Amino acid sequence: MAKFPDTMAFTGVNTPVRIEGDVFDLEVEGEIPSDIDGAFFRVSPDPQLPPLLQDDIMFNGDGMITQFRFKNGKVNFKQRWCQTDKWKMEREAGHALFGAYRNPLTDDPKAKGHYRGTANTNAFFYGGKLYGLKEDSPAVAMDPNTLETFGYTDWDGQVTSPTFTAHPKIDPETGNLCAFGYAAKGLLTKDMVYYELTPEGRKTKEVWFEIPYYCMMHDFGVTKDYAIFHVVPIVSSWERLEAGLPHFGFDTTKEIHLVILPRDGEAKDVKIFTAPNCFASHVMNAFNDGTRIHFDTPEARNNMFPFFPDVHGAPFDGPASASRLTRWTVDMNSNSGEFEKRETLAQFVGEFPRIDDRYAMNPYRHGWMLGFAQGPNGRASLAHIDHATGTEDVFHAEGASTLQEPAFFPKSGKSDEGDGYIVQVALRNEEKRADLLLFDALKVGEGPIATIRVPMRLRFGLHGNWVDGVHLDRAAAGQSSLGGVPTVAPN
Ligand code: V55
Ligand code: FE
Repeated sequence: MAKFPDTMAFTGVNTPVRIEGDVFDLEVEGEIPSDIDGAFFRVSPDPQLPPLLQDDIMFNGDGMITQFRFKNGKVNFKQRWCQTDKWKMEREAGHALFGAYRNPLTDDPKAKGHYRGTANTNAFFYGGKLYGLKEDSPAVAMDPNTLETFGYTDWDGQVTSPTFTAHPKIDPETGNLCAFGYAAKGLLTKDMVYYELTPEGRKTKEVWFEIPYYCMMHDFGVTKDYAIFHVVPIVSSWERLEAGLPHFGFDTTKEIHLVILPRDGEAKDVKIFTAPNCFASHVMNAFNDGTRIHFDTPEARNNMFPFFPDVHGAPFDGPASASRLTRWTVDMNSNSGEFEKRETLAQFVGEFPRIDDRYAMNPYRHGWMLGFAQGPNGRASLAHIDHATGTEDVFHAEGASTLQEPAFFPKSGKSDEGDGYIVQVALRNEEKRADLLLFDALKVGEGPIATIRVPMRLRFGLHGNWVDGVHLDRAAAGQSSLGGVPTVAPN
């Protein structure tokens, strides 16, 4: 009989949902433009079974995928777990076999040698498939229409790394997938591998290299000419795992680095830049102007993860965890080894940055970010940041609602940058249900143009993406050659 711990991670708003199901034709307040055809996918960590240990962190829950399918002004809802090997083994055993987050020393012996991935970090569409992603394991392929799980993929043996990032990028020009693995020669190793794959699934690039120290390599930046890896001291060690400490801790005494690989280069061409300590995780976008590289990331003075505490024992510092969008600039022609600039781009305090993905890797104008509720009466928020005018247009959620990561899609493939919609999940915590909000992307401050009502609770979610209906229809017809950015119909 399942009994979840009576702790923060499993009670109140964090009570596991564990419901797979379908709702045909969700209730809508407002009007959904009838020409919207596509789906929004998002993933939320949602434990199938009570944890093996007494407690667990949210980042260790099994990936539950939600699909909101828009067509003819209506929205259908579908929710399924991504059936990882862990999920299947634990379902068969009837209880948890895998222990603490990223600590195999805590596992049941039956788990030994199996991927520990939970596929709980991103629901990412590419080349006709949906991928459930967790950075400690390979990608899990799924059917984007039915949400049936196919299983782990190594792209026909071409991708040998035991890890695959939860934040791959699509090159809007070539249609290629740019991705990496870290701890790529085993747990806690400094080894990295960078891959590029074509929409047909052919590997065109593979470079192995090392970073200065092992850390959480959660996201990266890609420009037309460079792949950019930010090394920030969310660190670990075998001593931590043996002591049963959380896998990661933050080390304020270490410098940060940008490790830069030319996309047409090899390991010997990697250049490393160094800057004073700070915290940064997600990347809004990056682009290069010749050898000058701009890398936009929400930067905080200190750790943003209270569950990955300071390695030297300092208490969590709330105000210092506030992040603002910051542009890091380096020049590959410089031999100083230092950043050229570190410039705050917006005053909005937030994370989960998104863009119009048709402008990924290129100079761009528009970005969107999520703001967390601060203080007892604080409200969650959504900001549109216009880099051209310097304006920040902010929407504040009602009452006890929490918001999740926004996703953008254009009105059509020919629309100007930013001329489109934002979708964003809102948890109505007091009512124990959720909404999907639909905004005009350039007028988020005016509030949603439609509110799509989900008649049940959803859980804290991580990343999600919009996929144009043409991609989904082609995938249903078994056509897998689907280049380009999935928010627009392929050519
Ligand atoms: C993040 C989320 C994860 C993870 C590592 O920054 C980093 C987000 C949901 O799991 O394993
Ligand atoms: Fe992430």
